[in-house]
Amino acid sequence: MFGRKNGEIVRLLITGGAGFIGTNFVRYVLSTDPQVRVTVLDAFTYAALGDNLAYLRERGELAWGSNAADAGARLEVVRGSITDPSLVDQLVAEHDVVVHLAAESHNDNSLANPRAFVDTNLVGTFHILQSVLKHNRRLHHVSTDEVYGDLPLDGKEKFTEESAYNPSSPYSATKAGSDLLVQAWIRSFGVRATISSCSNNYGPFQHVEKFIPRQITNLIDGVRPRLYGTGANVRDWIHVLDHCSALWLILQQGVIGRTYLVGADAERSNLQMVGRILAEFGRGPDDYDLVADRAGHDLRYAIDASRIKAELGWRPEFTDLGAGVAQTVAWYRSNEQWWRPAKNETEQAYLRAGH
Ligand code: NAD
Ligand code: TDX
Repeated sequence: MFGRKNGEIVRLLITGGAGFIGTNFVRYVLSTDPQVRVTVLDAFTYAALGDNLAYLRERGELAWGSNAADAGARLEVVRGSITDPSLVDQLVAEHDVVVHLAAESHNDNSLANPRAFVDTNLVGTFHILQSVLKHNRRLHHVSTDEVYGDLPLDGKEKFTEESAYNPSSPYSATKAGSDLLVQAWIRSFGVRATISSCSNNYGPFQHVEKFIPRQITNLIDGVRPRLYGTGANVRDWIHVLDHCSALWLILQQGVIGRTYLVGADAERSNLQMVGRILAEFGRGPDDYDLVADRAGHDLRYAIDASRIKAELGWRPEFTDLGAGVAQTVAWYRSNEQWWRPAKNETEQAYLRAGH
């Protein structure tokens, strides 16, 4: 693993490790490999809702299985920003591998306040690239299918690694820009990096601003789900732990310089997804409200994950989307103290924006 000798410790720096995917990835890594020490670098923006890692540490749930016992001792959390070049440089120098997840991640926020997206997603990624170049460290950059824009609603076409970049929102434009920076640092400076672009994730610890948690927590509060536009837009859903297994595999076996698309072949319209969530609450399929559409709203995302399957042998485990949604509903029902503090403010902001 990571080309290390038997018993050798690997020091992993995970940026954005206190966010939704980061938290799940930290747990996945600590559970999977007892020889890995993890440092999280996270600015604890509004998106690090509930201080996930402290929440898990208090409950003794930082890892599962036989590697759970010493997981807390193998994790360090640093509060700081990837826009701070000296902090980034110091931490990169002290680690063997960097997994870069830190980002401003919500499309709606990027329409209201694009500046933070430029600072973190572009300038922050630049600082990480400069440091991995200086210290010759392995980097994996976590990106999104949205960099390719959208697909026609009624088509069969899917995104591949060859699709042209064509982002629609300030969020996806800054993610696309960060991918291009990584590609340039690979080609011009020989940085040892890989990129992955994943479809829409769902699962525990996702912020209540995002589609699935918003509708679940609305229904817990007795509020009808709110669908943008006509609800016809399509997303390709993947359980967050399947994304984590793909990231882990790319770190072990990914070919330097390559991009890997990650998706689990689970396209659903937002209407279909809300119908599924409503059923978990014993409500009828029409028990929702249509609200103002998102500006520039991407129509459809769909991932062709053939490369990572053929080259690295990756397979998603959570292939029953209905069961995954049911588990996610159960998780939000049992972890109200985690999401409750952010709910009211998030809904007020949505209502002000007409959503
Ligand atoms: P998130 O918003 O839940 O978490 C982002 C984390 O980054 C937060 O903990 C936040 O505090 C941290 N952060 C923000 N600005 C920072 C800064 N300047 N310095 C350090 N930390 C900072 O996002 P997420 O959904 O977990 O997404 C993680 C990554 O995965 C992002 O790069 C995103 O583009 C990508 N991605 C997400 C999805 C998805 O469906 N959620 C799909 C594909 C790719
Ligand atoms: O209340 C809502 N009603 C609604 O209809 C919300 C919050 C969203 N939507 C729609 C918009 C999208 O078509 O649901 C779909 C999913 O919305 P989001 O959860 O905001 O996700 P999306 O914009 O598709 O982007 C997500 O996937 C790609 C992540 O937020 C990104 O970080 C990731 O890169």
